[in-house]
Amino acid sequence: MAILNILEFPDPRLRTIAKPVTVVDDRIRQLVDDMFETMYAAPGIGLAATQVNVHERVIVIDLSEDHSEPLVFINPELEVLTDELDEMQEGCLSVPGFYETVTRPDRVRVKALGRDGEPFEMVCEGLLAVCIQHECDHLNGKLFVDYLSNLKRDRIRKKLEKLHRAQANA
Ligand code: QAP
Ligand code: CO
Repeated sequence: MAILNILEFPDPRLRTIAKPVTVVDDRIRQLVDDMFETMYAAPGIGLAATQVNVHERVIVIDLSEDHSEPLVFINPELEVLTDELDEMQEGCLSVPGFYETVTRPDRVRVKALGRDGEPFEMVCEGLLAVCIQHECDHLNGKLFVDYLSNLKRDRIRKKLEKLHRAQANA
């Protein structure tokens, strides 16, 4: 297992559209395991392969406090099940230190493949619905800051750019 480097906004590689996984083999399972290790170390509740600069459609999520509910979504497909919207404070390992309110559909169905390549589907509500939508956005090159005003997004971009410059000179 390995802890992978997480790309940070405004890195243009976060805008890449990820390709579908063609076979769920040991290479993909290794990626999944490394993504869990990376997410748990952060710590975070969700991570998309895009964030670790692997442009394949793989997501890991664990909303539990004790790493006991790992969820793997390979080639996820979302279907919105309700017109009801839900507001939630979102953050992102690729936008460290910033949290803002985003509005999204409250109930979605996700169809995906699991760690062994078996297809499954799941209806998600609440935090899980927010998280799976946030992570699927990553696979399409989209970030939660894209839902904010240009002013807010630009402020976050400038602060992170400044931080990255300081880190490069350290
Ligand atoms: C996405 O986010 C999410 O800024 C997953 O300094 C977030 O795991 C879905 C994190 C909220 C739904 C609601 C963020 C860690 C982790 C930070 C994360 C930070 C350290 C974010
Ligand atoms: Co994110």
